[in-house]
Amino acid sequence: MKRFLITTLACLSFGGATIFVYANDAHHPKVEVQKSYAVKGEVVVVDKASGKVKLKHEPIPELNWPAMTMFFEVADKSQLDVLKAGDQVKFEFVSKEGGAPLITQINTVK
Ligand SMILES: [Cu+2]
Repeated sequence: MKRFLITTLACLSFGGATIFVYANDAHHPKVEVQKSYAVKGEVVVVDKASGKVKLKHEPIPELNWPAMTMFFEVADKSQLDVLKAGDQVKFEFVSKEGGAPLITQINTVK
């Protein structure tokens, strides 16, 4: 059985990007096409317990996202250890299945 899902990545209620997830039958690996986005922002809250960081991020024209403050899940939780509120950061995120953005890389910038 083949499934073809179109998942809409929603950022709060603003805009969204279309992510295609192609799931083949059990004999074939699942193929996911994920676009990643590189964005600048400022750390507002670091929540190590839940592995998330709240960021005030710049607008992301590709996604029609305005500048906003929101929580992102971070793939590598150890990257949260070096972050603190007020840090200026550059980060990259992808959308996961289901639509929640997942940060794959985050670094402070001077
Ligand atoms: Cu946002």
